[in-house]
Amino acid sequence: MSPPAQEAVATGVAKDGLFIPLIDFGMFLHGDEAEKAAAVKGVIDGFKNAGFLYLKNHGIPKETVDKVFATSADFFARPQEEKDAVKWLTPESNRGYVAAGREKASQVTDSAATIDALRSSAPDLKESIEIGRDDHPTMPNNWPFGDPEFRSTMTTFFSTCQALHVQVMRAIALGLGLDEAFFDGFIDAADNNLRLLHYPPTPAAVFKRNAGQVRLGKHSDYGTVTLLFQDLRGGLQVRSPQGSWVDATPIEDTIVINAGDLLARWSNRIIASTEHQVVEPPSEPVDGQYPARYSCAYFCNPNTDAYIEALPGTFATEEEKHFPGINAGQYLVQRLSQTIKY
Ligand code: FYU
Ligand code: NI
Repeated sequence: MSPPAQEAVATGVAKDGLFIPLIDFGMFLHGDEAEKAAAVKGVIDGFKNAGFLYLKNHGIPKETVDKVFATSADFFARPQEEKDAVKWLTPESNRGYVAAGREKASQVTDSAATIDALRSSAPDLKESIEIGRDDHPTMPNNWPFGDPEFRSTMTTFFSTCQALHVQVMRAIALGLGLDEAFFDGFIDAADNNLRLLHYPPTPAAVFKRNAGQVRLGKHSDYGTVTLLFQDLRGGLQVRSPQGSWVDATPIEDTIVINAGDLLARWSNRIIASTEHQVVEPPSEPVDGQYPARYSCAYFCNPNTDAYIEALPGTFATEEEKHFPGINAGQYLVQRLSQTIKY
């Protein structure tokens, strides 16, 4: 007799009507036909219902992720002026260092005045560095000075994540009844964004003083899918269908994957781009202070020049299309220019 089949889908989070599956993505990547089909179903159901999934056996080695986190921590430990020397300049480039207080994550419907008011009353408690593909003809990365290892670690990781991005989009294509390779030609430029994030140690009193204080304000992501690598500190919350905030508790050696607004548009809202935020951690503070949290978000996007309109099979009549078509690059620049001060 053959050994019992491993399940492709388990429960990651289940609360208040929010069901985030934990998918064994190894079954998609290396499984037989039935395992692959089960993984595809888990992926598409998770994207439809929650807009979020956890992936295990995703093929990115733990040592690779550990090295990226260590290299990221070294960067954020540099003196402020060295970080400011590589600062983020324009939404078109979306590369470089974003100091604490500069970005206020927010919703697409918030007005500029609302976002400014939020930024000054409850600034996001984080700093980040944004990294784009390193082979762009006109937009170079802002690499920290004198650290060739930072550059090689991050460019390698960028390509590793792009390979997983392609596989996730293949699973989505199959889940939507499209050819497995449907998205390949729309995402082969790797116009993605690797964001290293540092949420500095924060006194618990900061959260007590201001009811609206968070580490990262509520928002939905802009692109197609985000691959989120998080440490074990916690604090990420996802909006449930009932409107409550549910902890997306870290699960070791998994990647959190969530759908962005461009994928919601592309899929004519079959896939959900769910709001999320990062708040005061669930653990007890130590000596009145919460420790630092680190994460890496790999924001996947269609090619800059891709035109995004409702996918075949997602509508019967023109009236059923929820959104007009748009150019991917223009859409992303518009979203970025709303949230980061420049
Ligand atoms: N930067 N894409 C996003 C995002 C920030 O989705 C990006 O490039 C969300 O916070
Ligand atoms: Ni996000």
